[in-house]
Amino acid sequence: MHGYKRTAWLWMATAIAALAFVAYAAEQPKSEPKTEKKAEAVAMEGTLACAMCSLSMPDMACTKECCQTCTKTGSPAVLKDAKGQLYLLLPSEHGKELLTDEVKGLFQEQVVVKGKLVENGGLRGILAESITKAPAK
Ligand SMILES: [Cu+2]
Repeated sequence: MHGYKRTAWLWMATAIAALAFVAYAAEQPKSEPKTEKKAEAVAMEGTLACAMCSLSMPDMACTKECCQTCTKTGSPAVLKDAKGQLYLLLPSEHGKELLTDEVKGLFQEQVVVKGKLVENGGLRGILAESITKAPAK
């Protein structure tokens, strides 16, 4: 009887130690916490276009109507700067409409996008606070 009790006690102690270890392990961060990169405020000029044509047919001249159709059917809108760099255009806040009728009327025109530059996983975008027609030069 004495031997049985001792074994039970040992099991209990082991279980408590195991639980303590699990609790300890759970508290350790899984990986280094990501330091949130501060989004840079930008005002960028370029051509308002669609991602579909800009990526798949970069040498083809896209029209306003083409980009309107492309974005209507799911392609994101992009800003193409003077160097040909593409920036995904994103709403500046959750639930805010990016492609208003006014913005859709500016496809294939020079625009100024004001917002915050963001980047992750090889993709670069602008949280666009405003997209307006670029001043004539
Ligand atoms: Cu298009």
